[in-house]
Amino acid sequence: MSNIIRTKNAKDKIRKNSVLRPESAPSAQALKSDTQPAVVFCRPASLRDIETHYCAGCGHGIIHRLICEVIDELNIREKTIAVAPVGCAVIAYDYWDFDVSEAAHGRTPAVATGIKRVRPDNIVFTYQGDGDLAAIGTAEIVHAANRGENITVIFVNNGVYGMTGGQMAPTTLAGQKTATTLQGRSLRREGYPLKVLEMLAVLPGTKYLERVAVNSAQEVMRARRAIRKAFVTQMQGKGFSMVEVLSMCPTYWGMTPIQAAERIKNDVATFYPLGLVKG
Ligand SMILES: Cc1ncc(C[n+]2csc(CCOP(=O)(O)OP(=O)(O)O)c2C)c(N)n1
Ligand code: SF4
Ligand SMILES: [Mg+2]
Repeated sequence: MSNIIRTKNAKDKIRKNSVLRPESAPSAQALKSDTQPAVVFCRPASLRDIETHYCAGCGHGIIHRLICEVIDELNIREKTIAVAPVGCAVIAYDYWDFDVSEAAHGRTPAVATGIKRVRPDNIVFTYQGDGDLAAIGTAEIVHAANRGENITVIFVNNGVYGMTGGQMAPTTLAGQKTATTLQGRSLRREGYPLKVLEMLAVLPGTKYLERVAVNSAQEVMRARRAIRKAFVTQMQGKGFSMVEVLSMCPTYWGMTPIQAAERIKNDVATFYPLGLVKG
């Protein structure tokens, strides 16, 4: 990703707080210069300058970037430790320029717990898909939340197991076709989609829980604010914070990127309501 350079004329057209101007980008000061081109949009320092392996229209890359913008803005890059999942984001450590540990499938909250307890001054977060967090790792997330661990969880709900070929996840919507529910998920046969945030909200150890999406520029900015709040919750020592991000998997939804973004608004977010669940 290279920086976008704009000249003075172009800069006048850029609205304050536009998505082209993340707070981490040098802006106000730089824009004052009449002679030098101003950088109004750039790669966050915490995000490595390499191509990702994600499919076109996938939400993972957007979420990676938002996390990096927040880490830069809070100036916590040198003390952040992420725990990467098993899933499409398994090589997130190749994309992030801060410390990252890998964990066995679903065990990131347990690994994060250990790291945070021996290094309480570090900012520790897990990054998990819905297969990782809501299927194989259900026990780990419930107990980390119930213990009130002072960690942050970024939970990417794309409704399928992306990495392994688009099988049903616990979060798959009723009627949704996947590699293992060819006729659509049947509530009678496969049970109900799992609302993890609502389930964790009853636990006294959870302090900040919010659901966001990355299907439009407006939702991306909301997602950024929620991720920031989650990190700040941890920095203030308040306890367990988690952001669920409704994310697109065009490949295994059998859709174009635009159709996938529309599906979030029209279908996914009607079952998983966006907004603050607890905090
Ligand atoms: C112990 C174990 N069981 C099963 C697998 C196979 N496996 C790898 S990733 C994955 C699911 C990933 O789905 P999700 O967490 O939703 O991430 P996504 O790829 O959708 O981002 C599974 C079942 C594994 N790697 N290890
Ligand atoms: S399979 Fe789905 S989740 Fe995985 S990279 Fe492709 S679009 Fe993203
Ligand atoms: Mg998934």
